[in-house]
This record gives sequence, structure tokens and C-alpha cells, in this order.
Amino acid sequence: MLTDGAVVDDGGNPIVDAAVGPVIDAGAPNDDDDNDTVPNALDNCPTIANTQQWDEDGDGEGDVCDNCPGISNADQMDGDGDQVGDACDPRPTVSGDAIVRFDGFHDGPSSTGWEVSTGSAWTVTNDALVQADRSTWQLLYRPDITLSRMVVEASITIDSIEPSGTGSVWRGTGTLSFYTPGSSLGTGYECTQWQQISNSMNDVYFCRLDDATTAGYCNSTGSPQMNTGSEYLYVHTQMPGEATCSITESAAIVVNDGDSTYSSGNPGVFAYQVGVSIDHITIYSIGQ
Ligand SMILES: [Ca+2]
Ligand SMILES: [Ca+2]
Ligand SMILES: [Ca+2]
Ligand SMILES: [Ca+2]
Repeated sequence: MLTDGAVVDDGGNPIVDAAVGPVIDAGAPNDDDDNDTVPNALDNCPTIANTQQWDEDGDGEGDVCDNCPGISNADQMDGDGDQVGDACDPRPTVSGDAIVRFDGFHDGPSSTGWEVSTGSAWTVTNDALVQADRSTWQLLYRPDITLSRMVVEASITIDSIEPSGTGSVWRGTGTLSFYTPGSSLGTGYECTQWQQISNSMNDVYFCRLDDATTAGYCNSTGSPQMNTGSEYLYVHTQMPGEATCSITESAAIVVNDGDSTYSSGNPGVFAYQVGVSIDHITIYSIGQ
């Protein structure tokens, strides 16, 4: 009888295959430790069952075992050992942070757990969460996640921008933190790109949602953004006394705002008068 890993037979003789020479069976190639039908040698998460082998960021590590599932980091470096890779860790030199939720939107919409607060249903198409209705506020949030220290990371592609001036002349999309569902704006914070066609404004904003147009609660840059067809990475950090909105196309544009009136809430995303495809969302908790 031969067992995996054996290099000798029951009699202690080296195993030799006449066709290929000595067989060094190191537990491969057809072993499947996690029984997900993908052999270890081919499995992008050899110890976690993931038959579909989804790898959102294409770095060779499957989503379910990647320590930055939305950010390409083949080295998987994790300097502080908290299971969140350096490439995405909110505090790469301080342990205690965690990935609370990752969605690559490979499944149908009913499995994502995101709920509409305002607007139309979103669909999952081409590996992304898609909203094409530009007629009203489209607010999506996770009712099952409430945190006081969180990062909302989302990659959002702007598919279309409402061309006419019907209704509000503002168009925008971005992430929400400390959100309380129930109204168009409600409470919480947004990390957003806003465009105002009437005056050619095209800014990145960090705002408190219940007073988003009042100077002092909204910080902005003047940097042009919102290009149709471009994919942007939003990294929205929110905790008492510290808040950052980073939006990256080719280079990061960061808006800081120390305001943090609210103490906790739900993560979310939204679009207003733009069509978007959200390729992934990762929610992190930030340790104390
Ligand atoms: Ca696996
Ligand atoms: Ca990956
Ligand atoms: Ca990764
Ligand atoms: Ca880490």
C-alpha cells in the first residue's frame, strides 16, 4: 500500500516509475486538502475550500485567503501579523485591525447582503455591482455591520454621467460611513467625487452628510475627477477624531477632515445621477 508522501514502498524500496524515474510523492499533485475539487498544486487557497477560485485582484491569492482581497499584493506581507496585509492595512505597524467583510460581487445580488436604503435595486453584472438608474439617489448599505472605527474601501467605475440639467445639477458617487439609513442624506459621512455641471466644478469631497453643503463640514480639493470609464479606488477611514477620504485614479487625492460628530453607523455606497459599477468593497475594522 502506498500513502501520500511515501517515497518507499512497504518493503522499504525506493518507488520507481519506469516511465518517469523515481517518484517523489510530496503529497501532490492530485491531493486536495480542502476537498474543494481543486488540487493543491492548482488551488489558489489550498487550505480553504473555494471551488470557484475567485481572485478579484488577480494577484494569485484567492479572495478567501488573500490578506488584501481587493488590492494586488502577491507578497502577502503583513508586518504586524494581524492578518491584514501591509498593502491595505489601516495601520500597518499596529496590530488589531481586521477585514470584516469583502465582496467581489461574483455572486448574484441576493447573496451580497447589501440593502437598498433609497433608490432602485442594484444588479450583479460582469463581476461588479451595477447601478444604471441616474434618476434619483441610489443608496446602498449593510445593515448587519455597525462599527465605530471603520474603513470602507471600494473600487468604483463611473459608467455614465447624467448629461442634462434636470433636477439637481450635482452628480456624484462615493462611500458612506457611520450611515444611518432612512433618508437621502441622513447622518454619517461621505467620501465622494462631486461634479456640478453649471459651474464646471469637479471636486473630491469629504462631507458630513447632514450638512453636506455647509462650509466647515465639507472639505474639498479642486482636483478634476469623475472621468467616464475610469475606475477609482476609494479608501474612506472613519473613527473618532480622525477621518480621511482618499480617492485614487492614477495618483491618490486625499482629503482630511478631523470632524467626527457621530460615533458609529453602517458602511455604504451611493450614486447620484451617475451610473456606476462597483468592482469590490472591503470593510475593515480598526482596532483600539
Ligand atoms: Ca481551496
Ligand atoms: Ca487575490
Ligand atoms: Ca491581494
Ligand atoms: Ca497587518
